Amino acid sequence: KPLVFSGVQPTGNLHLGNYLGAIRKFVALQDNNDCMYCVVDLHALTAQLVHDDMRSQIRSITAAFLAAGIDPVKHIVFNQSQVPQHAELAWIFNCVARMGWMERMTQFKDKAGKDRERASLGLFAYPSLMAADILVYRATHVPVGEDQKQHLELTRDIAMKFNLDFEQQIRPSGFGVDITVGDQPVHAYFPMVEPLIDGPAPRVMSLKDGTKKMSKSDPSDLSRINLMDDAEGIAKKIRKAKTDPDALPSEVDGLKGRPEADNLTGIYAALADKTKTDVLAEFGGQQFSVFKPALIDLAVEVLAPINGEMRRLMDDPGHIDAVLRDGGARARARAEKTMTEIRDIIGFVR
Ligand code: AQP
Repeated sequence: KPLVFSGVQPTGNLHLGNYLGAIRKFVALQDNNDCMYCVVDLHALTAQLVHDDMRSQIRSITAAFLAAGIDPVKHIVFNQSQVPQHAELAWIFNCVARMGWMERMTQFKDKAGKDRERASLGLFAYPSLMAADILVYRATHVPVGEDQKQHLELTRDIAMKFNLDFEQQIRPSGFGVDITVGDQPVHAYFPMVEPLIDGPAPRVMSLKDGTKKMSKSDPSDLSRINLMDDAEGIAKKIRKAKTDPDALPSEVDGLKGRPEADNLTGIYAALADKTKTDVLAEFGGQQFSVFKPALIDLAVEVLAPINGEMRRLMDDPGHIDAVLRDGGARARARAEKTMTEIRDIIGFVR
């Protein structure tokens, strides 16, 4: 079975973008894949070192995974800090990745802002740890939102450079496999990961500005729907969402140049498991005064049960911690197997 890996940071309230871009896809992938879903708590230190509520944030992301329908018995749910092999491989990848590659990362540029001198080294190295998260399991498929596309391209570059740099060691080790990259045959240790970014809402935008990503760190709470918002909160935010004065178009082409209309159509489509074309076939020609109430009903119908279950789970932190402990032990066993092989390939003495 293909191995799927993805992670979510325990930094602030989860929002509809995290749900549609990531968690909803995690759930759908469970039937035909072996899945590992990780609360990436080490990543949470990159932008801010001290978190007063770290434990509750980790539990809340775990609760969201479980409430959305991830099965922690058939699959693996864990937090990153329980598997030190991620950090070990990240160090090796820090020595594989080139400064020039990292300097091109737009997330670093956005998050570091103008005062780069004061950004943490961890924030700069973030994509290297992300590559290690995935490749320490030799995962092949990674469901993420579109904002993570560049980091996954970097993951492929790191995997490819490791494979080529160590080709002479990988071949006799017996741990490699023959793959083709483009039309180049390579005897590889790491696979080339495939990002899974498709769907009608790969990048959910702010409800206040259709050109900005919906984000945990946006100071306006009205810009996002949080998974913990109640029905009234969801309704208020959608009612206040920015729109333009025109009716919805009948075809997807008509959404060009109308970022807010495009965003709300995409959100509806993703929540309803439809395409934007389907949604416009139903609502094309209608005003937002008709579309918004339908979107409110749908969003509440999908999110209310998740919200309720998250609250129920959060009342029993002992259960959540037990899930993470079990997942952590199973993940560690897999990661240690890979790391033993990598240490041998590099030539570290045991
Ligand atoms: N707006 C979004 N649309 C679609 N997918 C999104 N994701 C995040 N925002 C959107 C996806 O959610 C997953 C987990 O994200 P993360 O917790 O690792 O961190 P993030 O991307 O930094 O989340 P935020 O909310 O955007 O935080 P800030 O405000 O810090 O920038 C990832 O798969 C991500 O693609």
